[in-house]
Amino acid sequence: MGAAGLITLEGIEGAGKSTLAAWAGEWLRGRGARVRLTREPGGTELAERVRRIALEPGPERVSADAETLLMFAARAIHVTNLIRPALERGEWVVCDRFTDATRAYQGAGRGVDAAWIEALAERVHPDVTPACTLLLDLPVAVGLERARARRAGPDRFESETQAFFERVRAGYLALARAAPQRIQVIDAAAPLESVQQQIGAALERCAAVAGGLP
Ligand code: T5A
Repeated sequence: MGAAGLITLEGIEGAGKSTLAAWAGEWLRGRGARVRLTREPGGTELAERVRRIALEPGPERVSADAETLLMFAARAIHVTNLIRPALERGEWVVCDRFTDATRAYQGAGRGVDAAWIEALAERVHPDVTPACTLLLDLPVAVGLERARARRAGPDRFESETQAFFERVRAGYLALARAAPQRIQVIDAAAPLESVQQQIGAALERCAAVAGGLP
C-alpha cells in the first residue's frame, strides 16, 4: 500500500455509513493496508463522552452554535489522540463522518455561518484533510426508515423534520459539486452488493490518488 490517508464516509441517517465503513476497512486490509476504523462525533473515550452530550435528548435547549462547538470539541480530541497519530504511523483511517457532517448538518441544516465553520476547521485540523470522501446519497425517506427500523429511540437529530434532512442532503450534494476530486457520490439506495461495488471502485481511485496500491 502506498502513502496512507484519511477516508471519510458521509450521508444522512440510515445511508449505510457504519455498514460500509466496516466493509471499506476490510477492503483496504485485504490489500495489505493497516487500517484504523473510527467515527464522529466520538472515536476516543473522551470524545465519546462529548458525543453523548451532543446527541442525547434532554430538557435544555442546545443552540446551533453550541452544537457546532460540541462537534468541533469532540473532533479536536479525536484528531489529537487518534487520527493524527494513526496517520503518522502510516495507517489508513476510515472515519464514519468528519467535518463535512458539520458543514451539512450545522451549516446547511441549521444555517450556521459557513465561514465560521471553515475557521473552526482550519483551527482544529489544518493539517488533516480527507484523501477521499464517500458520500452515500439516498432519498431522505429511505434513510430515515432504515435508521428507525434499527433504533430503540431517536436521538436529537433523528427527531428532526423531513425538511431539515432535505437541507442536509442538499448541503452534502453541494459540497460534492464543489469538491468533485475529493467527494465521490455513491448511490446508497441501491442493494448493498451494488453499493459495495461502487465503494470498491471509489477506493481504487482514492488509493491511486493517495499513493497507490501494491
Ligand atoms: N452530526 C455528526 C452532526 O450534526 N455534525 C457533525 O459534525 C457530526 C460528526 C450521529 C448524529 O450526529 C450528527 C449527524 C447524526 O445525526 P451517526 O452516529 O453517524 O451520527 O448517526 P447516524 O447517521 O444516525 O447513523 P446510522 O447508524 O443511523 O446510519 P448509518 O451508519 O448511515 O447506517 P447503517 O450502516 O447503520 O445502516 C442502517 C441500516 O440500513 C441497512 C443496515 O443493515 C442497517 O440496518 N442498510 C441497507 N439496507 C438495504 N440496502 C442497503 N444498501 C443498505 N445499507 C445499509
